[in-house]
Formats: sequence, C-alpha cells, structure tokens
Amino acid sequence: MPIITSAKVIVTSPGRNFVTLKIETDEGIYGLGDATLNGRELAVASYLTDHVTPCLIGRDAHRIEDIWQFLYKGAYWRRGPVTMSAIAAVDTALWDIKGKVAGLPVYQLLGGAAREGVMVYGHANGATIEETIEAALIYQSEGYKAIRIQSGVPGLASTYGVSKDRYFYEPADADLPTENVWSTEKYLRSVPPLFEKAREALGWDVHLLHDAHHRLTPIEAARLGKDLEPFRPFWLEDAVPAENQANFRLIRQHTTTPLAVGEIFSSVWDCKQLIEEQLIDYIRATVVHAGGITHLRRIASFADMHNVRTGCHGATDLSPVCMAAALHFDLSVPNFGVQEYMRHTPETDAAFPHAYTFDRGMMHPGDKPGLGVEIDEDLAAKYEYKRAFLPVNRLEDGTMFNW
Ligand code: GCO
Ligand code: MG
Repeated sequence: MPIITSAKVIVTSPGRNFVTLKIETDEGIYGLGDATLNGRELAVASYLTDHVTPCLIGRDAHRIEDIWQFLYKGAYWRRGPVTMSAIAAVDTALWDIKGKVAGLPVYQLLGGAAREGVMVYGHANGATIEETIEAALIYQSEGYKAIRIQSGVPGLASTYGVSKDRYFYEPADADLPTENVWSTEKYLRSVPPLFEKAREALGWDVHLLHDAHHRLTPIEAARLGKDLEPFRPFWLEDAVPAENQANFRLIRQHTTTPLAVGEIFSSVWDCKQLIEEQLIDYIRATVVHAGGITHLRRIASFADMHNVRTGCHGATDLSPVCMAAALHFDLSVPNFGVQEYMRHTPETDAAFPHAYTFDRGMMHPGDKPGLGVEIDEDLAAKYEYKRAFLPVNRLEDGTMFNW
C-alpha cells in the first residue's frame, strides 16, 4: 500500500490563479488535486497547509473513503466552500494515485465508460445579439453540439458573461472588485430576442443554453422561462439564488424550460430538496467545490433516482486538474447531461499538460493511468499569485445586488 509521505500546496498564476495539491507516496507515485476557489484562493491554501496536510502524512493513500470521512467528520465544522474545496483536493489527488498504482485511467475505477465521449458546451458572447450570433456560428462550425449564448443588455454598460476577449472569458477581472450596474427589467427584455435570432441563424439541431447568474426573483425567472419556451433552450441556469431551495417550486409551476443550478454548491445538502422534489433538471456541482470525485458521485447517484442529470461547472477558474477529474466522472456516471468547457489560456495549458482531448464538441479524458494531468512545477514557479476579485453588482439606484 502506498503511504503518504508529503503533501504540498502549489499556488501559481499562469494566466490566472490556481491552487493545486500534490500528494506524494513512498512508492514514488504522486497525485494532484485542484483546490481553486476563485477570489478566495489563499483561504483554501491555508486550510490545506495549516489544517489538513499534517494529518495526511503516514496514511494509506488507498483509503480514499476513510480519509474523506476523517476530513469531513473530523473537522467538526462541516460543509462550506473552503472546507469542501480542501477536501476535494485531497480526494482528487488520492483517485489520481489509485489510478496510477492500478495502471488505469480513473474512469475505469469508477465503473468504466458509460458513453463514447462527453458532450461539452462552449461560451458564445458579444456586446450585441449580432456579435453573439457571429461567435455562436464559429462554435457551431467547430462542431459544438451545445452553445451557451450571453449578450450585452441594451442600456447597461456591462454585464455578466460578456467578455472583452470573445475567445477567453475571465471571471475575476481586477485586484479590487469592479462595480457593475444592473437592471432586471432591461435584461428580461433582451434575452427572448437573443434566442429568437439565434434559432434563426443556428437552426434547431444545436442545444442553446443561458445563464441568468442568480439575478432574478422566482416570478421573474418564471416569466423568462415561459418567454424562452418557444425556442426550446437546453437549460436556464442559476435563475434565482438557491439558498432557499423552495424558491424553485414557483418557477416550476409556471414553465417547462429546463432548469440548472449548483455551481456554487459544496455538498449534497445544498441540493437535497431541489433534487428530491424534482425542482431542477441539471445539477451543476463539480469536483473542486463539492468534495471531490467521491462526494460528487454521491450527489449524482441521488440525482439519478430523481431524473436529474449532471452538468458540471467548467469555467476557467477551475484548473485543468479539475477538468480532467470532471471528465472521468462525466464519462462514467449513468445520468450525465452535459459538461461546461471554457478553454484555458495557452499559459494555463502549458503549466498543466494534460491528456484530455476535444473533438467536434465531444471531450475524452484520455487513457493515461490516473487523471492524466500534470503540473510543470518549474514553469508554475515563474507565475506569482496575483490578487484578483470577481466583480460586484449594484442596481441603478445604488442598491447592492447579486453578481
Ligand atoms: C459559469 C459560471 C462562471 C462563474 C465563475 C465564478 O456558468 O461558468 O457562472 O462564469 O461566474 O466560475 O468564479
Ligand atoms: Mg454559471
């Protein structure tokens, strides 16, 4: 059995900040786990270095479930994004080690491939509907079967999901939070025409997705869902903030537009009611923020019993280590729906060489033992951590609002 001899936290910023855990064993085999929590990176780095890694030394790296339970129950303080990202990093690294010891890609340890490949969605966005459609047509020509469409809102200077660079969208955009101005009324008027024009230009054979980024009330979300029904969206994401899971009942009563939520969830308890009452169609929790492969599989099994499919978060603030882990998970779970795929910058890709591939809208984790992802530590050491925050949002009268 491989005994854990060291565990170190690597903070690097190749294009953006990432926190990576590297666990080494006495057999010379090591594993990697992503621990990046966008805008709060150093909190997780400290949680790991100060409170977790000393407890790992000397343990049997094969005892993934036992170590998970030790970190979850043993902390006394359960759940929350910082704790669960730290646990996720350990869990992911241990699956990587187990795969390498077995000489098998992680998806084989999870039951093997349940499909040939993983359908991903790309992000098309633009300041205007025309620009968004132009970008979506490029994704379609590259073979994407699913495309998220976000457009600037007439009358608002800036909004979520519309980037300065149309190819790469970076959520954390400044060393102090930038302020944006929001109007729900203006936004609600802008989305139906976007979908109408998108269907005209792209046809009906491509899945179209949209992210409301936690900005609506239930009745507003119900209205948007109804308005979009004629255009058959694949999903409407984060329609309302989900602290109060019962909010989704009202949306459900009014619309058949499929609902997705959960990128900020850290545990099955955050989505228990949503899943049990079948208030959503897709659960967006992912490996790094929801307790690793072990806990995400628990969420997926529970979701499967209630006809809810997976749709893992995959923005650029989730490192290639998380992307690789998510792809092994996606390939193996029975109730896979779709995987988000925002391309990393060339700097990020160079620091994290990986085996996963993209081909005509489908991805595959590759067949290297373990996760199939590395960190080039010499290169990583050249990129120092740079403080970076997500933006904040205010209503037009100055009231603090949701980002
Ligand atoms: C998505 C997300 C992201 C988040 C970002 C926060 O759907 O990909 O909403 O854009 O805002 O990951 O760190
Ligand atoms: Mg989102």
